[in-house]
Parts: sequence; C-alpha cells; structure tokens
Amino acid sequence: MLPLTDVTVRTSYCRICSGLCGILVTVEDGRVARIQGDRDNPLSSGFTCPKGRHWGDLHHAPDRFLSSRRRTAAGELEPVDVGVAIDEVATRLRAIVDEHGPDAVAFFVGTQSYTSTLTFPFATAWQRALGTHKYFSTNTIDQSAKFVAAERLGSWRGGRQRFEDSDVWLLAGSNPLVSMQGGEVSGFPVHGGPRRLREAQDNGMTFIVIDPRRTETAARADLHLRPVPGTDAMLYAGLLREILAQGWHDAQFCAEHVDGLDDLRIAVEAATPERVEAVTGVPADDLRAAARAFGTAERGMATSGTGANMGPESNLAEHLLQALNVVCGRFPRAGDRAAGGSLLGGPKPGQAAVRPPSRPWDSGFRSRVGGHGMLYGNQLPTGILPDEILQPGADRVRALIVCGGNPASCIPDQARSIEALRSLELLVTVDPYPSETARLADYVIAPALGLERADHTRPNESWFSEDFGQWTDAVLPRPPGVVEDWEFWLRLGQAMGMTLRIGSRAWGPGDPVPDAEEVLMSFGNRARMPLEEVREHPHGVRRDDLEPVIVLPGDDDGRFVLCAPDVAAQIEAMHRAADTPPGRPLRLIVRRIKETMNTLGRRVDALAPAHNPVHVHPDDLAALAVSPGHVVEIESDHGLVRAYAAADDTVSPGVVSMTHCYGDLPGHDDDPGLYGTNPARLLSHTTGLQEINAMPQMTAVAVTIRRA
Ligand SMILES: Nc1nc2c(c(=O)[nH]1)N[C@H]1C(S)=C(S)[C@@H](COP(=O)(O)OP(=O)(O)OC[C@H]3O[C@@H](n4cnc5c(=O)[nH]c(N)nc54)[C@H](O)[C@@H]3O)O[C@H]1N2
Ligand SMILES: Nc1nc2c(c(=O)[nH]1)N[C@H]1C(S)=C(S)[C@@H](COP(=O)(O)OP(=O)(O)OC[C@H]3O[C@@H](n4cnc5c(=O)[nH]c(N)nc54)[C@H](O)[C@@H]3O)O[C@H]1N2
Ligand code: SF4
Ligand SMILES: [Mo]
Repeated sequence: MLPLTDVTVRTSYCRICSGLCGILVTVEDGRVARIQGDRDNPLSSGFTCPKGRHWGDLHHAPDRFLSSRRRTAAGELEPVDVGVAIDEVATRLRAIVDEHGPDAVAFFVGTQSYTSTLTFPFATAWQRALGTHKYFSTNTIDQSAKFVAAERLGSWRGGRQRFEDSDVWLLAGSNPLVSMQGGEVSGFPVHGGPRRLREAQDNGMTFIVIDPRRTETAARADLHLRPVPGTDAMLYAGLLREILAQGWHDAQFCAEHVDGLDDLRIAVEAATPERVEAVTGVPADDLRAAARAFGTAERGMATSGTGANMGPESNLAEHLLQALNVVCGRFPRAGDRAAGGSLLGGPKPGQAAVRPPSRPWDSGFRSRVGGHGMLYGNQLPTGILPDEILQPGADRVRALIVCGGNPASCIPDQARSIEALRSLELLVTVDPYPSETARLADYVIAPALGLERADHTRPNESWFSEDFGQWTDAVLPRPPGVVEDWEFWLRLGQAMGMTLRIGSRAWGPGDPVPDAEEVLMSFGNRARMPLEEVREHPHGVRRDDLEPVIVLPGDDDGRFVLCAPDVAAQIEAMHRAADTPPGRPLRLIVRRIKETMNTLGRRVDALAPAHNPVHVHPDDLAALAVSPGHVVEIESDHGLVRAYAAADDTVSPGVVSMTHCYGDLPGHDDDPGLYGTNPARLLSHTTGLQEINAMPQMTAVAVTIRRA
C-alpha cells in the first residue's frame, strides 16, 4: 500500500518582520514543504523575501527547543515540563521579590514579540501586577530618540502626512527597501515600497535620501546626500538654517503653533552651507538643493531610521530633523486624510493640534543607575540594563525574564553584557533556539512559533497605507511541549499568585487559561469590520470603500518648543565638537541584510551568509593592502573583532559597514568563518550614552582596520 500523505495549501502571513507578507504555506504531513508569496494578498501582492520563504526551515530547525529546559547542577540544559518550569521560576521570583522588592526583577522584550497581538498586553499586564519598574526592550537600543524628540519638541496630534500625497520626502538613515521599516516609524510605505515610490516620483515627488551608503533605497533617490557618518545633526542644522534664511518656512503655522523660532535661528546660524560641507562632506550646493526641494514643497516630511538615531548625537539629530517638519508645518491639517490603516482597531482620526512636550522623565521614578526617568510610560533604557545588574544597590536586578529577544548578542559591549547576564541569580528566556541568551539561561521556555499560532493584524495597522486586515489560523499543529508567549506571561503571573488585568478582563490564580482565539477575537471589539467577517477573507481584506479617517480640527492650544535650553546647549556643543579631529581613520556604520532579522536566520544554511563580512570601499582596501576575503582586525576605542573583508563601492571611502547580531558567545567564535562577527563588541554601554534615554552610539563608530 502506498503511504498516505496529507498535503494542504494554507493561507497565512509572515510574522518575522513588519512586512507581514501574505504567504501560501504548503503543509505536508504537518510540516512546511514550501512557502510562496500570496498574490491574492492585497497588502503584499505576492511579495516575500528570502526569510519568509525559509520560515519553514526556522520552524523545523534541528536545534529548535520543542520542550522547555532547566539548567542542571552540571550545567546542562535538561528538558522539563513547561508547567514545572513555570512553577519553579515563580517560586524563585517570589523569593527574590519578598526579600528585595519587585524592582529586583526585570524583563526584556525583543523584536520577535512585535508582530504578535497578545504578547505585549500580557507581558505588560504581568509588569503592572508585579509593580516592577525594570522593563527593558529593544526600543531603547533602536530609535528612542524619536520619543525624546517628541517629548522635548512636542508632536502633532493628527499624526504624519501621507507619503502617497506628498511632493517631497526626506528619508535619513533608513533603507526600507531591505528593512521593510516605515509606516509609523518613517512614513515610508512598508508595502509595495518600490512601486509606490516610483508612482510618487512619476507624480512629481522629490525623494531625498541622507545616507553614507548608496543603499538599495538611496539608489532610487532624486537627491542623495552622503554625509560623513555621525554628522547628521550638523547637516540638519544646515538645512534648517538655509530654509529659515530663504524664508521657505511656514510663517503662519509657526505663529500659530511654534515657540522658539528665533532661538533656533540663532542656534543654527553658524551652520552655513560652507561650514556644513567642511564638517559633513556634503557639497554646499547639494545642501542648498535639498533645502530648496524640501522648503519649497507643499507637502511631505523629513523622517528617519536607525542610521540617524544611533549616532553620537542621536537625540539632537532627531530633534533637528523633526524641527524641519515643524518650521515647514508638514503635518496633516483638519480635513486631511489621516495616515495609517484602520480596520481592526478603531479609527484614530487625531486632531490638527500640537501635543506639547511633557518631558515625563523629569518626574516620577528614577533609576539608581544614571538617574533615568521612565520612557514610553513604563520602560527604562536598555543602555543601563547591564549596570542595573552589575552595580550593587538596594534595587539591583537579580532576576531577568527575556521574551523574543537576545540581549546576550544585541546590547553594545557584548562581553560586559554577558558578564551581567552571568551574574544574575535567575535568567529565564522564552526562545525557540539555543540563542546566546538561552545558552546562559537557568530556564528556557520553548514557545510556539508563528505558523503554530492564530493571530491578526490589529496591532500593526499604523504600518499600513490602507485600511487592511487579516486573520490567520494556526497552519501547523502546535508541538505538544510548547506554549504561546502570552500564555507564558499569564501562567507565570498566576503561579506567582498575581491577577493579570487587561481592559475589563482579569485572570487570577486558578482561573483557566483562556483560549487564544477567544482572546484574539476580543481584541477586535472596536473594529470597523467585524473580525468574524475579516476571517471570511483568508488572503486578508482591503477596504477602500470605507469612509477615510479624517483629521479633526484641533481644540488645544499646545505649542511646539523648538529650542529649549538643553537643546540649545546641545547645538552649541555640536558646533564645538565638529572641530575635534576624529581619533581613528574609518567610520563603521549599521547595515541590514535581507537574509537575517537581527539574530534570526543567521544559522539557517540555505538562507544567510555564514559569516558577517566588513564592507570596505575598494580604494580603502587597496590602501590597507587587503584583498577581499582576507581576515582583518577591526579596532574601536572599546574592543577588537576579526572579520572577513569584502569590497563594496556602495560605501564612501572612509566608511565601512557591517550588519549586527552575528557571532557567538565570546571565546567560541575567534574564527570569524565559524559564526561570523558581532560588531556589538566594538560598542560601549558605559561611555558616550545619550542623556535622558541612555542610548549608546551604535553607528559612525571610529575604527581602525588592519590585516590580521
Ligand atoms: N532584513 C532585515 N530587516 C529588518 C531588520 C533586520 O535585521 N533584517 N531589523 C529590523 C529592525 S530591528 C529595525 S530597527 C529596522 C531598521 O530599519 P532601518 O532603519 O531602515 O535599518 P537599515 O536598513 O540598517 O538602514 C539604516 C541606514 O542608515 C545608514 N546609516 C548608518 N550610519 C548613518 C549615519 O551616521 N547617518 C545617516 N544619515 N545614515 C546612516 C546605513 O547606511 C543604512 O542604510 O529594520 C527591521 N527590519
Ligand atoms: N551593533 C548593532 N547592534 C544592534 C543593532 C545594530 O544595528 N547594530 N540594532 C539594534 C536593534 S534596532 C534591535 S531591535 C536589536 C534586536 O535585538 P533582539 O530583538 O534582542 O534580537 P533578535 O535577534 O531579533 O532576538 C530575537 C530572539 O527571539 C527568538 N525568537 C524567534 N521567534 C520567536 C518566537 O516566536 N517567540 C519568542 N519568544 N522568541 C522567538 C530568536 O531566537 C532570538 O533569540 O538589536 C540592536 N543591536
Ligand atoms: S521577513 Fe520577508 S517575507 Fe516575512 S514579513 Fe518580512 S519581508 Fe515579508
Ligand atoms: Mo530594531
């Protein structure tokens, strides 16, 4: 008799990154045989990237944990029932809390939680029930300069202008054609980016990119400015100066909504085009052309990504970039269509009014390390996490719970971060793989992966350009030993004797764990299209027939504050620092590649490059007498790594670039051909941190390279 094979093709969407690409999953005997783009998905129209097409390999990876693990006395990770693991972790956490208080327990949430509807609500409900201030996330080693800028400058209650309706767009330090980052972060269309960009340019948009590298995105720009890495603040100051000098700003908007215009004018006065050229390397005429294109346009914003938010003056740079939007009044006005999609969440029209700066970090809780206030309402900056663990003190972090993140790889100064993680009394991570963090952990909770979970797109609507929604069923059977991430947080809370509350619902000890689908459905209660109906559209549904969400008139007289005293002081410091010659000849900048999502994917043979080369301009390679394929040493003020050299004429001479989150635990990866190179070892979390958000410098890092 022939063996019976059970083959079905199921619709779903990929949850590795913000692309949320629609996929068709061929399932054979409970395993993924193939993943293709779903052409009938109205969001992604068949597009996928290599990671999504290999998502099956990630589900069936030989090193995946299919049951939870517990560290034995001999140091091995032995399988343990998840219920037992959660009970043991709860008992140990309770003992720590009873002796040292809730602030001795910290948690860290990473990027593989961002596309799951339920993880954040349950993780933060756990935080509220416990009462710890020690919530850390990747947000604060990413683009928290945006939060700082909004709270020092003010923000617009009506949100951002729409890319599609704009006649200029200035994008700094982002490569969305690879990273798929956009939407609420930078306004760039996440979905159909290349097509929408072409259409916008055909309609007359001037697309300006500021990036030291000729990226996939920069190659399509009408104007590409290539500053010396890390000189963004000076460049934006120069753009502001030129726009104000030419009178291209929106004087009426400024009179109605803006304070400090004259202070800003004075503060940037020294940033003449010639001075900017001397500091940033951007030709004065290019600066003038960009200022003209931006300043004389009707609509369109200046926005940024990681490259502009990880530099040596990241908070100031982001502030000055946002100030371009403020002085030119580039916000949707009453009656304009609001940006972002709205289908499963309620419409959030916003108002044509300023939400004034509130500087929440100035009041309330302050961290022992560095004296930082809370960010985003409930977080502390990850830049201080290692010292919150290492430095003795009453509320020292003794236990850390990680979910969907890999802090042993992603935090600057990897060796010291690992020293901190090793010194914990208890380290628990929810992770499907033996990540660097999992290999240090006392307990590893094995989670269900995306294709084993139902979900919907409600939390991601601010990334969409239209009113789109999708529900996915679980398309693979859930392995018996795993739990969903949200369920871990709920069961941990219950085992600690706590009641978790979300909205009007509450789950206390002994209450049954609810069904994931039921909870997911309850998260659609403000939907413009009932989730039951969305579920009838397996490819997702786009509703162009709905009333567009329109920005309402403002009833608030808050004002932007362009140049508060601390901002003015930073501008002065920037002018002074610009004259200090750099200590090392090269600048290492960040880069993202299609084949990996941070540490995810780098160990999948069919997917990612085996190692992580440093990309160097051919002229610099020649000057160093290094050929492509040679191993080089890269040295910064903070560390030294070895990497293979690759020739790359998309970086400017003097600039080198590599991606992050490669490598392994220190001591295991001296040969860069083994696991690749982790540039986090060249970074610091003790020096050069930004005020307020303790953001480390992660790009534009001064390095020296020599042949190994
Ligand atoms: N494939 C893939 N996609 C991802 C990720 C991934 O790892 N892989 N990660 C996800 C995450 S966590 C994030 S936060 C987003 C990030 O999304 P993006 O911010 O778009 O990230 P990058 O593609 O690295 O683009 C950063 C750009 O900044 C430039 N840059 C570097 N230094 C400077 C500088 O000093 N000034 C200026 N002006 N530019 C500079 C770099 O050359 C690079 O092109 O991507 C997400 N998407
Ligand atoms: N040098 C340098 N360092 C950087 C950056 C840089 O550009 N340069 N970028 C920074 C930025 S922007 C970010 S966001 C951080 C990224 O930092 P992280 O988010 O901490 O890094 P990831 O590798 O994405 O961690 C995801 C972890 O989740 C696990 N995982 C995968 N699927 C699941 C799942 O379904 N459930 C759970 N619970 N876990 C899962 C993976 O195995 C992995 O260990 O790195 C930062 N660090
Ligand atoms: S990882 Fe690739 S396929 Fe998956 S959502 Fe992102 S861009 Fe789409
Ligand atoms: Mo990120």
